[in-house]
Amino acid sequence: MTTAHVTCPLCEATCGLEVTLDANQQVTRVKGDDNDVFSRGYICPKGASLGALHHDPDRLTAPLLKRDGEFVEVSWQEAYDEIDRRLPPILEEHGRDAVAVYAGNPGVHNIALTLYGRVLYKALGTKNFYSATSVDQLPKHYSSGTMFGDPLAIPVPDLDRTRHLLILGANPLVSNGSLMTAPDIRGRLRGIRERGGKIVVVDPRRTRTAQFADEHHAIRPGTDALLLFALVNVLFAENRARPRKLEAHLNGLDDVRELARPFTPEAVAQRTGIDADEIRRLARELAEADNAVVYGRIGTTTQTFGTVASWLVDVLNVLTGNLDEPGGAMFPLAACQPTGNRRPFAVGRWHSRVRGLPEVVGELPVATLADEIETPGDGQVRALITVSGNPCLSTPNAGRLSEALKGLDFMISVDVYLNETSRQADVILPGPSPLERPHFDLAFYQLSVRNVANWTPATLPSKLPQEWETMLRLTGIVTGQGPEADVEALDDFVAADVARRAKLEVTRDRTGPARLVDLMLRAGPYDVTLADLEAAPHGMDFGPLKPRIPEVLCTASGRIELAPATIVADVPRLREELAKPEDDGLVLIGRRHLSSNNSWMHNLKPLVRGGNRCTVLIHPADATRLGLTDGALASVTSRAGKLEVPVEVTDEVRPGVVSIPHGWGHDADGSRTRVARANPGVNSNLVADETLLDVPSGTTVLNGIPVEVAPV
Ligand SMILES: Nc1nc2c(c(=O)[nH]1)N[C@H]1C(S)=C(S)[C@@H](COP(=O)(O)OP(=O)(O)OC[C@H]3O[C@@H](n4cnc5c(=O)[nH]c(N)nc54)[C@H](O)[C@@H]3O)O[C@H]1N2
Ligand SMILES: Nc1nc2c(c(=O)[nH]1)N[C@H]1C(S)=C(S)[C@@H](COP(=O)(O)OP(=O)(O)OC[C@H]3O[C@@H](n4cnc5c(=O)[nH]c(N)nc54)[C@H](O)[C@@H]3O)O[C@H]1N2
Ligand code: SF4
Ligand SMILES: [Mo]
Repeated sequence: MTTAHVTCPLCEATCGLEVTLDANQQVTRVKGDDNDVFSRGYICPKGASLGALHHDPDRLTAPLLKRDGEFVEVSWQEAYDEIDRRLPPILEEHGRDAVAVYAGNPGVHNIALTLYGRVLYKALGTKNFYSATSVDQLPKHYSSGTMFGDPLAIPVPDLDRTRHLLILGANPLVSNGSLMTAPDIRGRLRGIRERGGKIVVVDPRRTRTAQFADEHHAIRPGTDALLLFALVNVLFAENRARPRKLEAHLNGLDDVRELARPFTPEAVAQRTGIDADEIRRLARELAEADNAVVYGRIGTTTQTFGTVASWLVDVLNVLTGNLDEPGGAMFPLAACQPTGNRRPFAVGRWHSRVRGLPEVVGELPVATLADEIETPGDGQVRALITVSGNPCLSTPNAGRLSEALKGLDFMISVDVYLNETSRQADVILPGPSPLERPHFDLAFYQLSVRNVANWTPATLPSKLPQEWETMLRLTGIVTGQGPEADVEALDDFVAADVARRAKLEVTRDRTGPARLVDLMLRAGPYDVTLADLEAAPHGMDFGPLKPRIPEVLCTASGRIELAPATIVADVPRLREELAKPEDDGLVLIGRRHLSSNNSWMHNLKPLVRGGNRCTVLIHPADATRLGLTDGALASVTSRAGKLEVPVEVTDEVRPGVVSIPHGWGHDADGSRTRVARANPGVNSNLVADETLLDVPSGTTVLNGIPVEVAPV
């Protein structure tokens, strides 16, 4: 029997887990690591299923190659030979942009894919780079990029010291927190209460977090920007806007005051569904609290005014003097923080060919991937590489995208399952399980409510190549070196580049991600090396967050841009929205469950117990009006598509709003996820409309989709 201490790579919370294995290397137990410096024993049902994931018989154990429409297991050599035969000719004949990439969420929880994926994408040199970011947090990168000059400088709630937390569009008791790395959310929220603080939730649904909070406001979907502007309006009108020490580092304070003028509480009350008096009280309480923080997540980003809402969240943190202050919204400083020579934030360096949508932080909106595949002409996408992504379930108008993929000349999926997306590939390249690879949460320590770091060595050897090697093999092929490219030499080259940026000598004692992380640690702010972290299996704690202004700012002015031009340019659209006549049609929002992880963990039995969770929630008043009964089937129709789903009547959602979780719809022909197929649910993104976008960022509206619901 052996015990390993690992950091859970499944969500942003970075919990430390204790994994017990028997003599046959079977996982017999997974529990929270009581000694983890950050999570102190916390675990959720997903973390507890790490063993089930590792032992899942449907997880791929060899490359798959499609021959005459059927997948066959092949050697890595055969897989790469096939890729080398088919991919370079497309690049040669049609140019770099003919090959698109879609990078999915688990890649951000995987150092091999994070550090070496970018090597592949750069080598490909395609403008058609897409990722889950444009169905997620892109508006936040946009607001941070324009306000602070760095799209990765995202302030997070200082959860352990705040006395007032205003949450919009997040359900951290279920999601375990996002853009806020904080294991044991419940304990930390309880801490706010115990300090005599207050938690306010703004959400169209009475979620678990809303139930736990002191106050819940059931906002109408898509109207957060109006509410936030009204809060700003009240702060100015009542002379409560006090940026305090930030005043010396600010541009645009007067512009914001002017911009907020039309958005009085009375003007937005009906639209948001929140009384003017309540809005005034919310603003006063925010201003009067000893310290306070406004925090917005998916419900505020994947909606019509995602960028404006994301911006206003931090405008409020500035105006109340809570940005960069303990108990407010603070900038983490990770052990592997990229420092020095940050490039100023830019958008629109190129545009998508068909719809002319602007590039943001190096990517195009995935909402236009189908256009780029379907539309003939110079620059048409003819091949696709998906890397740890399942866009056929997770992106808008998934029905159209799935059809479009059939028109590709070639498709590769780097994925651990044969699922709804990878079934469409010509070649699938699998990777090791989370227990068979080292892990370090590069991205999420940069969003963490304490400055911590924890290195996890691989618990078990892998029969499959590590995914950094896969990325470098593909890099070799797309750079014309063929399948025999010298991976070690490529890795040395990558490490030399990281060392050069860090102004360090490249080291030779390690290879792959471990060497890169070691170099980044050495260049980082805490004087630690990978060896130090290896000697600390429960992690290292560098303490609570510290103020970072002005050092964190890298705008051209060196100041916080409180009224960035490209965001301000979207405010007239919001004013128009306010002026439009009221539309009382139904709108669709999403939801998450504790035992889900977007689309890809429904194949694990412990996570799908307890009946079908993929239902449409509808308020009793709407159900009665439409003749819908609990448990019966309803059809949900939008401009993009139609689906049928069982009804769940509940006053948990506000009238006018229906909710369906995403990540279901596992009944596609040819997928090999037996447990998921037995309880497939429906794909909510069949009705998500790829033409409805947050304009500045191109992020898809996944919350607030106009739909019609009827009995089947
Ligand atoms: N309607 C609606 N749609 C949404 C959302 C919503 O709230 N509502 N949320 C959006 C958000 S926030 C996100 S992040 C996206 C997620 O969108 P995606 O990233 O496209 O989807 P996932 O479900 O995370 O699928 C991840 C894929 O990675 C594979 N995988 C898992 N682990 C590994 C690994 O270690 N290596 C490799 N190579 N592959 C691996 C899985 O098998 C799966 O195919 O969905 C978005 N879509
Ligand atoms: N268990 C579990 N945990 C997860 C995931 C998962 O799939 N399952 N996915 C992970 C990923 S990739 C991400 S990005 C995070 C997301 O983390 P969260 O953002 O916390 O996730 P959600 O639970 O989707 O919460 C979004 C909330 O926004 C509300 N909402 C919808 N529309 C609006 C609106 O217009 N305004 C407001 N104010 N609220 C609105 C919804 O009702 C919902 O409660 O979760 C991560 N953690
Ligand atoms: S909360 Fe997230 S990190 Fe923690 S055990 Fe669950 S899935 Fe893993
Ligand atoms: Mo996400």
